[in-house]
Amino acid sequence: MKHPSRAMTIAGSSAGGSAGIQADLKTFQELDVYGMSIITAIVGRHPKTEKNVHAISLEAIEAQFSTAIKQVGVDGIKTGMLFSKEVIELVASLIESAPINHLVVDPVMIGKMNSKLLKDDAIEVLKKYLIPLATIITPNIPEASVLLDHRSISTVDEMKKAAIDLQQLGSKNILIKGGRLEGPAVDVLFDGTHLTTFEAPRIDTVNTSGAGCSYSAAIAAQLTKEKDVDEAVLEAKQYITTAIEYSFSYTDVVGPTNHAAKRNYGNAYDINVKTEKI
Ligand code: PXL
Repeated sequence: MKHPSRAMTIAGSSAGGSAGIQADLKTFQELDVYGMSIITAIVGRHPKTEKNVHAISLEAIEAQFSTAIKQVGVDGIKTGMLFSKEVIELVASLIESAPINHLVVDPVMIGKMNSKLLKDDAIEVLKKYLIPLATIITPNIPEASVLLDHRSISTVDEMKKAAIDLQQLGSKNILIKGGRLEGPAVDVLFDGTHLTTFEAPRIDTVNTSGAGCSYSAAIAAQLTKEKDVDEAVLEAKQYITTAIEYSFSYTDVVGPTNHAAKRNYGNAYDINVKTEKI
């Protein structure tokens, strides 16, 4: 029997199961990849104190990483919510010690319910220590804007320019997720020589909690299968678009994407891919 490839998420726990490590592990499983998780913080709002982000000690983070590496080993890593500069510094040093070919950095900053998932003073550390190690970073538009010192990005052309400029931070590839613009959901990939757009129809739903997490987890899963970056992004975009098409909610709170949708119903849409040389 051939073993599945191994993907690790280093990210926050999202108690409702739609985002964070829970979303990442579901995505890995759906894509036939062995999933592991290193929890960096716990997100869940206390009904009385309102405290929403509960820290995990650096010792506990290091212990999880060491255990997963010893027990299983790893082919590719995805980072999500890292919260503080101390966690980022530790995670960057742990990743440098791991024998991996693929690192996806999702520069998570603010959650859908407005939780602050990265402290302001951590942004420079993220840029300096973690992003240069990445195969690909996957900011959404607000995150890309913060990484470019609050530049305004409101068109696909501005996304293309931003992707080219973000490469200066040292990641080999840049994917800016355009889900927040109006019109079709267009994402822009820059690999150093080519700009590629991936376009899906806009799906009319509010139930997209964890869409960004699941999308970058799907990219990480495909990279551990030794797919090229553009192929990994295309397959991940198909996966997340289908998960959003079949999303739902159990309550009056924003609901999850449907991680099992591609398995149950097949791809919902064709993704329109266009490439230009720079
Ligand atoms: O979707 C961003 C996100 C990432 N990671 C964790 C989260 C959230 C959103 O709530 O809770 C742990």
